[in-house]
Amino acid sequence: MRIGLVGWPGAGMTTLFRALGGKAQQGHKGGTRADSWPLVSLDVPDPRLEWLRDLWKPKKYTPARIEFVDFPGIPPAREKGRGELMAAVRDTDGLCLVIRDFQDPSYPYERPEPDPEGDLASLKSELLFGDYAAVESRIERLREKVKKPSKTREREEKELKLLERCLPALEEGRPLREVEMNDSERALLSGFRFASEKPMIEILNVSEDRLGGDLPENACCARLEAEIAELSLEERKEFLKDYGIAEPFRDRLIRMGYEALGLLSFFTMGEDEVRAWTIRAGDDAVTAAGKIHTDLARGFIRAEVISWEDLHQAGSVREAKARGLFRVEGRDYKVRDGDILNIRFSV
Ligand SMILES: Nc1nc2c(ncn2[C@@H]2O[C@H](COP(=O)(O)OP(=O)(O)OP(=O)(O)O)[C@@H](O)[C@H]2O)c(=O)[nH]1
Ligand SMILES: [Mg+2]
Repeated sequence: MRIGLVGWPGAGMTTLFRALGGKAQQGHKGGTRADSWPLVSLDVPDPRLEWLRDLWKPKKYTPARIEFVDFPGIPPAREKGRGELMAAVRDTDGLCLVIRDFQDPSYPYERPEPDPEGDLASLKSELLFGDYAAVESRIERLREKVKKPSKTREREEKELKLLERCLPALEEGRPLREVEMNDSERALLSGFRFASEKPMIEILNVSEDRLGGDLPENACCARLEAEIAELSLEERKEFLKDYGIAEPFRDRLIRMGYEALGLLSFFTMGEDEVRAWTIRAGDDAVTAAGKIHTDLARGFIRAEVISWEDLHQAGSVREAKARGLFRVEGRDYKVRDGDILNIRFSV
């Protein structure tokens, strides 16, 4: 799962990326794929998984992971490389919009006065407009195509109808995420990876003097957070206390990203490995099994399940078994966040 940091030039994407532990790269060439830009892969902190690790002391410990990509600020229209950048932005699972709300005397860009509300609105409509242009040109092509009989005509007609419903919504400034459609229509659209269909989080990059005041949960001082990322663990505690910061923003951003993407974790445990796996809300036991190995989905028999809370309360596997807290679930069982799974299968 991959989240792109996007914003107007100089909003602080690279600084935030450094706060996440990423290595800034000068003069990056980029490309149309997200993974051709600087990327950082992070463990998702989870106290429940840490508890399981302490319980089993396994040979291997594997938390869930999430990736962040450092995109450059979106350049003005018609500038070279813009199309390529926007294609890479679409090659993500979610977007983190970085909005500048700080004054910087050395700020090397136009417009020294911050305008967070204006920037957020224009950034959103920029992303929306990219989708609009893509939908419009696809509609034009489809209108030509459906005139001639072909094996794919039925599908194309369906797609055309759907896109013709999407276009006015985009025109009104409504993101595709909010356009009502059924599952098969969503699937039809998913190949485009439209920006306004993605989950988004908005981060306000504020100046240091605003810290300690009444700030919304999505505000941070990226420059300070980038400094924090470079400190040793001990220095970090002191630093956070001095500035009245409750936790490094990095942890909060990972959590926000995970939640925005609608992701859940389930766990597997044993002496060999304690591990978190990432699924989407609503995924069933077979889908979850398939994350571990395709054989487990193919030969799925049943899942033995206990919630983390139940195991934690029981204190040990033996006690949980004695209390009958392990359940047997079938393939359609909707896996919940924090479930611990043991898949029975045969191939
Ligand atoms: N005062 C202050 N300055 C910041 C903060 N975050 C970033 N800056 C400054 O803003 C400038 C741009 O920061 P970057 O992180 O490089 O911005 P960017 O969004 O990656 O910019 P481009 O990729 O070049 O479009 C730098 O001079 C940073 O030091 C902040 O929280 N406070
Ligand atoms: Mg940058």
